[in-house]
Amino acid sequence: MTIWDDGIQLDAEITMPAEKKDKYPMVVLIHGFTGYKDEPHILALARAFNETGLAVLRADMYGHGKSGGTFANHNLFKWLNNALTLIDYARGLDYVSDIYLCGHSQGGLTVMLAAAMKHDVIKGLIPMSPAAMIPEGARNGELLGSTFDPEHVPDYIPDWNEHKLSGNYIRVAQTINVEAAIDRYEGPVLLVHGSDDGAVPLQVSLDAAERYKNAQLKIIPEDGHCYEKHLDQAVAAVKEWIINQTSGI
Ligand code: FER
Repeated sequence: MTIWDDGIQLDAEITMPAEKKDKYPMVVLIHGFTGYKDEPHILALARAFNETGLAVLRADMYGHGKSGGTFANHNLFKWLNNALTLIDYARGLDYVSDIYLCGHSQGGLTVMLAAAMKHDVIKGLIPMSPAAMIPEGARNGELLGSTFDPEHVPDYIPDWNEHKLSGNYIRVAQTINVEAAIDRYEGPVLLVHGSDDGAVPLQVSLDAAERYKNAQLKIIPEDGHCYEKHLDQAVAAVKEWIINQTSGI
């Protein structure tokens, strides 16, 4: 299906629990940088949410997968607006009760920012290996393994795995205040992070878990950025947390 974010087409899919009900909580699920909505870990999470009674709305974000926009021109503001659009879409469905957010890596940062903006409507937040260090890296002139002058950002980030990315990505990220976003969301949070993540250090989630007012952190031992070794454990942690959050409904 397509969800339009003003002129931008977002390729999206809704998957439902097997059990029929009048109302379901819905989770908006967002992939990471260079990712897409059908990555194995995203699909595994979607199935797990469905199995715990949640409807799932997952979408390719701006410049990714089958959605509109170019990778080179994507940035966190565009993704954040995509996320707000998806949340509003979910809220407009007559069969949806509560809204949860889950995102992986850059999608994890995106849902942290969206949860702050929509703190009064987001029932729970699940950042998975969230790339919450991107804004600080952008300010310090270090991203994606390349360095640059943060006061004179180049027009394009030096080729990263042959992906061309506008310097505006960096300029946008430099202005984002992750700590303020964390402080603005007081609902329940589950962070999940592989201990051996080489793309986003575990410390990012340790810091976030300490700063959030109501967070748990599940560390997946000896696992990497996309839970290549223990996807079952990452998914089980999310399922257990959702069951605890929704018990009594
Ligand atoms: C970076 C490290 C990780 C970065 C982005 C990521 C833009 C995001 C990874 C992901 O979403 O999987 O330096 O810079």
